[in-house]
Amino acid sequence: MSSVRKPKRPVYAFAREMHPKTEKADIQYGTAGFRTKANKLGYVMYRMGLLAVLRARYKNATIGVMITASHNPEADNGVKLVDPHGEMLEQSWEAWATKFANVGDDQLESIIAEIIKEYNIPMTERVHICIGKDTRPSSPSLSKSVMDGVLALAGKPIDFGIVSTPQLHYFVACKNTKHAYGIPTEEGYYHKLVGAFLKLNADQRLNSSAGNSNYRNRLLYDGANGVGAKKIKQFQERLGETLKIELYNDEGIGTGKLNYLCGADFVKSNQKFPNGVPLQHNVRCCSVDGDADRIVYYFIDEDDKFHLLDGDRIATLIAAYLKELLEETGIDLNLGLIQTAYANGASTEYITQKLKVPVACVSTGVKHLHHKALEYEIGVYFEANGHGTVVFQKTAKDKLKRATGDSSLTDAQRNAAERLLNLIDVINETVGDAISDMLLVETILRAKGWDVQDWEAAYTDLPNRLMKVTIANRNVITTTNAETICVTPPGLQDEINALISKFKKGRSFVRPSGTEDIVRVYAEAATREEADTLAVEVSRKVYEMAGGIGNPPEVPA
Ligand code: 16G
Ligand code: MG
Repeated sequence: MSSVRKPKRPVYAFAREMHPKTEKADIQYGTAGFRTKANKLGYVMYRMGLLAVLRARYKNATIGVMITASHNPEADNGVKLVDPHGEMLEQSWEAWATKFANVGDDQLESIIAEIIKEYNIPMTERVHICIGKDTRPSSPSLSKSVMDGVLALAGKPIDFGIVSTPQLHYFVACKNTKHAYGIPTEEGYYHKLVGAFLKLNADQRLNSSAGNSNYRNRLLYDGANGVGAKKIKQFQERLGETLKIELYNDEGIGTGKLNYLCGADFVKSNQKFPNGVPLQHNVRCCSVDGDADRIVYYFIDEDDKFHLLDGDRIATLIAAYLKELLEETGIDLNLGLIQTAYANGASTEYITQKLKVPVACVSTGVKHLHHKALEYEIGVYFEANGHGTVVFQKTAKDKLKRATGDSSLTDAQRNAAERLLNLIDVINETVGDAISDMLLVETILRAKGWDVQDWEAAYTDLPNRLMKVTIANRNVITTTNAETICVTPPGLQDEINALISKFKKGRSFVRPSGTEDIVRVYAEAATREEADTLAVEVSRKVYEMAGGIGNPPEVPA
């Protein structure tokens, strides 16, 4: 292979001396990349730097490396690679990432040779690797390890410093589209999102809290003491009076407060108001997670009852609005919504029966949703946990662009097309983006003259319960049909079916977690008590039939 040039320096020498493998136990590139205690990750980061260069050379494109452990505790960290369009690393390379992380130091050179041979990777290209990190105190040194890996294979690292995960995805997409997607700088990102938001909301700016609109342009924002708190300040400055964001949970780096009793994951998992945000009745609040790729909304009513508007709510709000606008344009584009089995049954019923938007259900994990969404001209995808976005095919964008200049259309049709084009610019299509999603939700609420109560009134969530069961080996549980059916251990699904049939509107499924060493059990039913009972009964079956360890599952408090 004449095009394959060996790197000038033997890379394994760096690995031995600077980033020796410190852990014996294997780790796996899972749904969110590698994630574990930060002090176990130095050599993994170095090796991901190497792999990023190989991937970049193979794709002849810029690749991203994001250092974050999202909503996990501050002492954890993690890493994931970002592919050329700003999407998650292609699945077939996840296995390579796992191999790279787990081989001994003395095998590193041979595995590099193996991958070069397998893909015929040209080792002559000069490639760029965009590196970003969250606010964890361990992130700077881990980022240095990634850079050492990039340099060892003669790649060029571009250090974006502390950025949100979706910002890093955006930078990669910008670079690989030669700036067609936007300018690959933080400033470019703010300019694109804020510019579109202000255009969309300009006409209604003055009457936002007057007239017959229920919309109030005030939002309480929980930054989870992470990067989302840092970056929202850039938006506060630029949005001015159009949207008054009040920032809470902006503790300093290294205070141990990251995601602690706050943030989107805390609010969604505990269905509880976060610490650090003032309790004000009927005021719209939102929480983002530690790397700002997830968002949930909520409020407390006058009886101090907590109301959550999660990813399902955001998805239905967006899909409904896009459908409305599309109808106004008169352009026929196929619009679909992608959910996972965790989506509340009431949301699926609302979207299919009432809004008549087709829904597809896929396995947990952003890559599955994103991939499926690309099958539609406009694909809206959201996980119930608040991660999601909208992707538009080029054909959809082209049709809309043509419509804005089509004199055979009415003004109303052209305006609706123009509005859709501006909405596309508010949206970070590369991956779920908490702040971009927030701007989109605010735009829609304002346009509809809604506050959070009107939004909630669209449908009523079925009570649901999520439980964790610890078993000796979670891999004994395997599933099919987008994780809704349990294949092994044999007989477990029949037992689950029998339990479900006892409850009105009962639905339940079990799956091994991709991020924790446990099995997750989801149950929903017509009432709170029934959902709880179903969850416990299914959990006990899992415990009995799949090798439960520790105490048997109990009814949640
Ligand atoms: C990861 C996934 C998230 C998924 C979660 C499920 C990405 C970027 N993140 O955080 O989408 O909801 O895992 O966790 O794909 P689980 O497997 O532990 O339930
Ligand atoms: Mg996250």
